[in-house]
Amino acid sequence: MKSKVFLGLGSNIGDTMQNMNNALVFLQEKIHMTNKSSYYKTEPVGYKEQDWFLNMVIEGETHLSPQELLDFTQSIEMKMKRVKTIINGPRIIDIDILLYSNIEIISKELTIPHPRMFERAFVIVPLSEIAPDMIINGKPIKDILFDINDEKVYKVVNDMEKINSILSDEEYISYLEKNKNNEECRIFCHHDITHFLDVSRIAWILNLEENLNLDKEVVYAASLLHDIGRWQEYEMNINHEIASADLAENILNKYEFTEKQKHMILTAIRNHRSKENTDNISRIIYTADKLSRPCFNCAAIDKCKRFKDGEKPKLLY
Ligand code: PH2
Ligand code: MG
Ligand code: MG
Repeated sequence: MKSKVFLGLGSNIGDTMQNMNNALVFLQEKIHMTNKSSYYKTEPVGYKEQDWFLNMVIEGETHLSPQELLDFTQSIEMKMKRVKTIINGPRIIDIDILLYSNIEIISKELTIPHPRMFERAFVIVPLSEIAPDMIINGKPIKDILFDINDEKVYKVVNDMEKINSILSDEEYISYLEKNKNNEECRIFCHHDITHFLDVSRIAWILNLEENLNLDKEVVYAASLLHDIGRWQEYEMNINHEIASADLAENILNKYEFTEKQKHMILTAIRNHRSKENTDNISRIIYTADKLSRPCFNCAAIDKCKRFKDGEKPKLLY
């Protein structure tokens, strides 16, 4: 039998967003995640002389018992090299069991519901985002919001700053222009900004549908850059996945992508024409690229290699 659980996550050391995302990946080994809150930037509670936290709450289903769940979350904290220093002090990752079905446990090791959750804005605000009507202690979560302390809690809005920088990058725009010039007379699909945005958004939908937890900026950057070297294939006969990766690297280096983000983006661009992709980002860019094409009203369909034998394309996204 599966049980419904709510977990609270927090981090205030290093790349907190990355720590959070790593923890989510580890958690999904044994917890089927059914919902997650936004990320929140939160003022430290208790011990004040430390950086602000990133906090979130997730909802999931698991076969683990409460004790097994505690062992599991602690093993993730250990794997992520959490060192316990001061009580309520800084940490790479903290994973708290907030609720486990309707169970109440009070033991030395484990207390459920989490004993301090109801007075902590950094728990109740994200929890009420995903389960506002859930009733605990006779009250819906959204009403508990009024009782909590007023420590500062700000929802993190993903402003996609780096993506917007790419879109207005002169080099990027010049390559779009080169693609356009080379495709003026092309009867088949064009490699233009419309295609790039279609791929971005379908890839992002796939990521959400499959719960992959990919970084939004990685998904968009890979999509927006995957065919940016198409003109080199026309002009110099260089395979465009290679040309695009080379040009993309230059553009990515101008903005503050981490090494890991750059690696994921460039890998996806190099693999975007290959069916045999194992990593998630390459696979969804490949799939989104294929799904993005408006074949159903294409004048050149009879001559397109994708649809031999009078096969009919279908719209899926
Ligand atoms: N965790 C603590 C102590 N204080 N403050 C915020 N804002 N967020 C936390 O996750 C947090 C805290 C100890 O678990
Ligand atoms: Mg391509
Ligand atoms: Mg493409």
